[in-house]
Amino acid sequence: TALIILILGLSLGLTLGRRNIKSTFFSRCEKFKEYDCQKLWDAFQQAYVNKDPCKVPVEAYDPLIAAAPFKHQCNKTMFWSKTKDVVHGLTAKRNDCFVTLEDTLLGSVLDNLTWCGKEGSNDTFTTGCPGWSECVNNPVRSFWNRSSAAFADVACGNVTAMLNGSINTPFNPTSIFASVEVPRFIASRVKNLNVVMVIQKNNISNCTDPSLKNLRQSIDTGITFSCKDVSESRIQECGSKPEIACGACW
Ligand code: N1C
Repeated sequence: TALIILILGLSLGLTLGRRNIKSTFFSRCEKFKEYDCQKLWDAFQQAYVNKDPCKVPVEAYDPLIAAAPFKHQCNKTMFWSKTKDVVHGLTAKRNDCFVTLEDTLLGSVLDNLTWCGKEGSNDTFTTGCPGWSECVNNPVRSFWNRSSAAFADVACGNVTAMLNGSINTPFNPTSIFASVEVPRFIASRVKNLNVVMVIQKNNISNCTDPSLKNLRQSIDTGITFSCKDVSESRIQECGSKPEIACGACW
């Protein structure tokens, strides 16, 4: 009987797992009132369904992006690299100050999900999908590349980026931030790029890191660059005290 229960449990888990992504998509999507979630789900699925999961190029998501375009969020756009938890800990409480891609419809609907299709099937799978680096054109990676590009395209005014002072190369050329977002900042829209270097107890780098010099040199000359070392606790404080003005967070 133990074996039967195990098998039943596994198959139930698989069925629910497969259903789950659709129901997760819809329940997250329905929080954004002004969108047709069925239309977005269809646009999402067409990107990868019935395809080899290593042959989904970034352009496959063009129709999805077109169906839920990003709005300009001047002076509030927040980018990050290897600081997801700190950033979202802050933006969950201070979306009056900062907006990340995960605060937008598409970013929030697909955050932390894995999906792929299979040739000859119209299903969406959530297991057995290629890992981030297994092949470049996998459904998840192409989605984040495409949506990050679209999100960076509408950034304007003061732009903030949180980088991680606890790793060797806070501005890493292979990151989405460096390879997709920064190249899209143009001086006619983006005025300042303000880097916040998140400093934890055991930090090994800060604003003086050579990779930050690369960042400064790679942006348009018309964009003013700044970098500030800020302790993680200071960032958390900004989130827990709504009376702190956005401009006084650090
Ligand atoms: O490669 P990264 O960081 O530099 O990408 C982060 C950068 C942010 O500014 C976001 O705008 O790119 C955007 N972005 C997401 O919003 C996002 N949400 C979830 C990029 N990746 C995102 N993910 C997942 O995090 C994604 O599946 C991949 O595994 C990581 C990349 O994060 P990173 O390496 O810390």
